[in-house]
Amino acid sequence: MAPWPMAVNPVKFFNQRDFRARRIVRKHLVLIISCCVLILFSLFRDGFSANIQIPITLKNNLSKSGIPQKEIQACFKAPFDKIEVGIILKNVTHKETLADYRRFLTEKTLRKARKYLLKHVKIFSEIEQTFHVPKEVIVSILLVESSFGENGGNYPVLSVYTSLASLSDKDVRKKIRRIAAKAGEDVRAKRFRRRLDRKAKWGFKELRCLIRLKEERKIDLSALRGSWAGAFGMPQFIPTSFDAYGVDWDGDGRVNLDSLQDAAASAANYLYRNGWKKFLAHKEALRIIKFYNLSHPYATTILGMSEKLKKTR
Ligand SMILES: [Ca+2]
Repeated sequence: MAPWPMAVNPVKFFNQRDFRARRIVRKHLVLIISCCVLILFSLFRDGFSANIQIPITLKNNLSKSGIPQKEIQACFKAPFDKIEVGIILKNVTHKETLADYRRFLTEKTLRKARKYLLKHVKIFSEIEQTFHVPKEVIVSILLVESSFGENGGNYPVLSVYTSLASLSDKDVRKKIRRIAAKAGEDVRAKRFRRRLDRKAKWGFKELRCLIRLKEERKIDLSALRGSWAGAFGMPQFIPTSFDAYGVDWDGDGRVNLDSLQDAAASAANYLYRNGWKKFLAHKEALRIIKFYNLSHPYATTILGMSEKLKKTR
């Protein structure tokens, strides 16, 4: 290693260097602080807040699809004038695992299902007679979907669909890709891009239906809560399912999926209208349940639970 040149004192050298560094920092202090503020602002804007306005392109598309301007404006008043970044990330990055469903086949959960079935056996029996769907299957669906309404989700349903439908806007999409990349997602993969496309298209269709239901079925969208995936009520319906299969079983003049009678009849009607009938083979029952939720672990859990309930009643 080369020794210090005789003419240079190392202590003095470092003191001089520190002094120069301090002088540079002092000189550019304002610039450095400004850069830090800009970086923090950018992080806050991109990832840590929900402060992305609903794009005008979404409002235009809704208008073009026949939703009156007045209704669009009424829907997107604060706090529904912004996109929820967290909801989008959850929807575009979620991966279902078998373990998601295993917990429903424990003895504790089965006891809960049995107790609920016995308590409301008259309602479930009447519904079974009309739609031919065994009461055990309906009870299993209501339990797995929302634990009989105890766990229907607390996300604003309007925000879920507005946020997903906004993915068709190229600026929103760019921001979401940037945030997802920071979260470790492979945003360049074709699979990810296709998922964004699918969610945008699906979100728009459901949002359109939801806005229409607000008028036709007198639903208070500002109060409607559900899962991060946009499902609501005891049977966890999406808006188009509510529209197509919702049943007013208690006869109060409206479909209310938080009411057991309406919820159970609507779930049974869903299966019935998709082909359920008496004495179905196991394979056929699995196929029809997948119309309700396109997941093999889900369908096997529902049938597994209902078989156990039948055996132990
Ligand atoms: Ca009703």
